[in-house]
Amino acid sequence: MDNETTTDNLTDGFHLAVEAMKLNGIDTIFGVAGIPITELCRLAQEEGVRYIGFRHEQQAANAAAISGFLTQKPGICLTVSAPGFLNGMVGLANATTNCFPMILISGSSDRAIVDLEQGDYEEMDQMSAAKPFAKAAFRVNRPQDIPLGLARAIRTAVSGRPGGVYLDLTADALRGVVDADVGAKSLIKVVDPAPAQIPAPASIQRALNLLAGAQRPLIVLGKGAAYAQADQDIRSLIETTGIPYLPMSMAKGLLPDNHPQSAAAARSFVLGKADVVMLIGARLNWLLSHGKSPLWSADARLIQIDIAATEMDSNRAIEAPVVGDIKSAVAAMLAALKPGQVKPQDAWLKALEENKQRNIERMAARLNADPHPMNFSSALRAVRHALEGRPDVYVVNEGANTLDFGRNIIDMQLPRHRLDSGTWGVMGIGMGYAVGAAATTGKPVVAICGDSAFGFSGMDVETICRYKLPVVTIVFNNNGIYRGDPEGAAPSPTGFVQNAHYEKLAEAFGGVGYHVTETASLTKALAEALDNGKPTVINAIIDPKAGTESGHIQNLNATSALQKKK
Ligand code: ADP
Ligand code: TPW
Ligand code: MG
Repeated sequence: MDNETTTDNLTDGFHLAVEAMKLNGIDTIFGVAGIPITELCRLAQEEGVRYIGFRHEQQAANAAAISGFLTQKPGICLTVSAPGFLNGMVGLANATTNCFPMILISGSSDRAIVDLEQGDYEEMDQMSAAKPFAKAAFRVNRPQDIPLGLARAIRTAVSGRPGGVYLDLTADALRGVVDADVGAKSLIKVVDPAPAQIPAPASIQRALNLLAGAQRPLIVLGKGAAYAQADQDIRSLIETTGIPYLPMSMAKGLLPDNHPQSAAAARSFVLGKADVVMLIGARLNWLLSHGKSPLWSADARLIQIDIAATEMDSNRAIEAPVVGDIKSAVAAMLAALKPGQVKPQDAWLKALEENKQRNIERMAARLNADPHPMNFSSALRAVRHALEGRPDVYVVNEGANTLDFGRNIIDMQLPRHRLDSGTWGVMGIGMGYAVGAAATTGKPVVAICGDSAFGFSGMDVETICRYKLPVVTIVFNNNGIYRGDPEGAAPSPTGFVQNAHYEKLAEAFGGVGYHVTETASLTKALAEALDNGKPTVINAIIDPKAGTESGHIQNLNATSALQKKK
């Protein structure tokens, strides 16, 4: 720093930004350095804010997003102007889509030049570009407005439905000098940024009445329920009412997956037959077939607990909307619930149990096979085996077949420990979520990634190695998107190079690499890696013929009706 700006009676935007973050409990920044924010990264680190530098902004933003999901505090991503900003925007948009709170802070070029489109270095009107993809976007032009900008960003990110906020810091705001006194007075500590939103008592009664009349009730838990950190109350509500529940993928572990009331193994059965369904922090989007038949019964009556009033009736009529935060809503429901008021029919529970057992047996047959080369089921069973007795491991999961099989085969025991492609089904969250989870929790992370999915963020293995994070990445290597090409064939649109050695990526940066072709070695490699806590990439060779195009969502895959059948 310039000596002039660190004298007792002067301060500048760099210092105010760091002070404002510290005052609001922001202890970590994920980013990529460069003009005009290098000084900000360095100063933050000097002042005790942890700075984690990535190889690509998309991953820094993904790390910030997942940190927001895990902590209810906005994760911070810091990038340079135009291209760095746009790289980060993918993560910000993904955070908004998934309702994760985060703030993307980007430096920006000289507004006088940018606004007249005179061709500045990294010129872009970033605030306008961010608006359609963020919950809100703000621009700060003066150093003394930085704390206020940050305060607004924090409050916007975490209040109501959480989401991504863009905060533009112009180079002039950052380097601008003001009286230390003016600076000190500009600091704002945000009070109660995500206030409880207590649902109307009448809405709780309406919901309970509907549940009381139900014969075949079902609860669907979404990642909003996981985010809300109302774990005990949600469990009590499920256990005291005896209602079966279905966890969406990132709600797995809210109750342990082996809980007797879990209906996960009878998903189609329960959704098709339930007469009253209560959604807690789950949207009726494509992941739930929009609440429509044939998956859902057209006669089912719906209760929905959500903080966003406009979510109600978005896909299907909601007979009992409960608008409020999940923690308050579930507590209110528990308080108002009378003993014996809600009673699922015995026949319902019995039929559900039968269906569940049938499916579990069917799955066991698949899981017990040990083909060579490995297929998705056998490799995931090997992973599951190594994870047994390690409930505190965070699982990141992306890919198509790797994701679909992974969701079903890898059980979770603890809330908020499964982090995956989420609402967009996006590829490329792997290394970002892994770094974000490891840095935020200090706990081990296992990232289970399809080889295509891994490729989107693979260079950030270097980041994992540089910070010596306890992240084990398992690349499910089937030579391609969904499947591999036949040997010797020219590359198809979905095929990759054959016999790729992804494990060498870890070795290149001082980490540990394994190349495994069968289940026993996969279990052994993963257990070893988790025991020693070193950055590791396990290249798990999967039968290139094992996957199906689009995994479990082939119905969404557009194909030409006119294409000649081969
Ligand atoms: P999933 O993909 O697991 O089904 P979604 O992302 O579709 O979950 O849904 C999450 C929902 O949770 C969103 O509609 C969001 O508004 C809601 N939500 C997030 N946090 C809270 C909260 N604290 N209280 C109430 N609703 C919340
Ligand atoms: C940002 C489209 C969906 S799934 C997938 C792609 C490219 C990769 C599937 O192959 P992978 O898994 O990961 O090897 P597997 O086990 O089936 O072989 N770009 C983005 N997001 C998405 N979803 C895509 C492209 C896609
Ligand atoms: Mg693949």
